[in-house]
Amino acid sequence: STADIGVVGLAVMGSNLARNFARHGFTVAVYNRTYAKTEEMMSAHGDEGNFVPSQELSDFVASLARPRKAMIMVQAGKATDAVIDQLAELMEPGDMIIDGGNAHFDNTRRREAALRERGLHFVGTGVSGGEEGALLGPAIMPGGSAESYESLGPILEAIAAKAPDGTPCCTRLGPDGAGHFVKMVHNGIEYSDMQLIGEAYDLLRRGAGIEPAELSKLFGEWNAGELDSYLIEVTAEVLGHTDAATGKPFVDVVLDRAGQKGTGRWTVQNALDLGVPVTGIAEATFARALSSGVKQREGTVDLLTGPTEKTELPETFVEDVRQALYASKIVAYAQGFDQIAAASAEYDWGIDLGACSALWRAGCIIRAGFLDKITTAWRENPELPSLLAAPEFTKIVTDAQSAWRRVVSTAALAGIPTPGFSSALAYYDGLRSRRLPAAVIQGQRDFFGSHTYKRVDREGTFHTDWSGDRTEHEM
Ligand code: NBP
Repeated sequence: STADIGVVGLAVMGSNLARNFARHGFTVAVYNRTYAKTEEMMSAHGDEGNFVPSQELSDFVASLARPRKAMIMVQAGKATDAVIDQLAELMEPGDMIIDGGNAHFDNTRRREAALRERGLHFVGTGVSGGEEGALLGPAIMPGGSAESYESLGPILEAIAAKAPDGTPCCTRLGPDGAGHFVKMVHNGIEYSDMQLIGEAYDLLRRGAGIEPAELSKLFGEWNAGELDSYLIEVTAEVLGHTDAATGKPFVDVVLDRAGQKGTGRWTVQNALDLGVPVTGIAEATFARALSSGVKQREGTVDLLTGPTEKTELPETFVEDVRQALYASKIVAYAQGFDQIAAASAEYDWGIDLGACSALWRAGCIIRAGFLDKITTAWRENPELPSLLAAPEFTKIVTDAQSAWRRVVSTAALAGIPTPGFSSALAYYDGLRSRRLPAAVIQGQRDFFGSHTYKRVDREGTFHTDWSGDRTEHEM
């Protein structure tokens, strides 16, 4: 029993993580249900470090140094439960099972509670950065007990991506499901960010007639400024790519139906439960659904008319779009942090929002230059009511608001859908409105359902006798 850590599940993610551990000098036990995959990995990469392959799970467990640490990288859901059961049978109190798959945090909470009963530590861990991240340094978002992190933390931190200041992008976020929750919201923000970038592309292509090759350069320039981020960089690459078969821009030959694996949907479902308005993530998730709603699109595309007049673009349009994108992006992150804060309070996780933004600075898909600013904002004031209340972000969004309004109104006039930009601006205007039409809604609710209301001028709960003489009663 010599292995520092073990990996169960040697598909792309698992084998790359195992190699990453080994390249950092750890002895890594490896196991895969189908042994051929283990052999394949060993013959291709066995010379990269110290691996201990096992054909049987019992041998795998026996090869781990105590307290044993087994990281599961198998399909989320039933497969994960099956592997946890098998491992738990073979492990002893104090041992750790780490689930690095994309589990729903509710499942992680359930699994953690069940294993805690048996004296085992269960560490639900978000891992972001895709295949390449797993091999070269992912952002790692562990939950689980503080005790488990004492011996597990240094191993995970060693293989994690490093932020520009050298800090590992791996921090224990809180007990049980905290890590998988933060990873879920990370993915939700990713959906939102991708949608916003897609809308910027659409506005500049359809609205301003700029060709993909040119847009690729523009996104490249944007990536050198405030918008510096992995997703903008990737977009520049995608837009600059030419399809080999047709010689056309790659974006023009790709079917415009966005796929999803479900983490965006989970984020929105949970936000509805918590009552947190994550409008950017919700719009992004629905925009993907609309894009792949083939029946509705095919059945209406020739029926519904667009603008009848040509829309004049503001002279500043390209720069306007850049500013609107930045402001909308900040809203998306602000909403995601609100959701994490609400869940942290609900489940008593004690998540440090500054630590969370700090660990997204490298390795993960939403890594971006402005996460440094977000980290500073939370560190300076962890009690901020919203990220938009941090002085630096207040300035950015208020400076951008004129451009943002020009973009959203131009988009509406030109008939280009911008659910992300528009909902982010509506959220901004919602926050800055001293009076919202919710007063009318309260009146309606009291009218038809006697749901009562509060007054602006005195304490108490009131009901108006709408069907009678309309006198007001204090309840
Ligand atoms: P997959 O999600 O494709 O899972 C394949 C692995 O699961 C194989 O090792 C397979 O073993 C194993 N497995 C299955 Br399926 N059922 C099993 C069972 N009942 N018992 C034991 N093993 C079983 O692999 P992946 O794409 O590497 O992803 C692994 C995890 O990481 C997933 O939860 C995923 O959501 C998450 N994740 C993926 C990414 C990404 O970019 N792909 C990023 C972040 C997180 P076999 O070889 O015997 O069939």
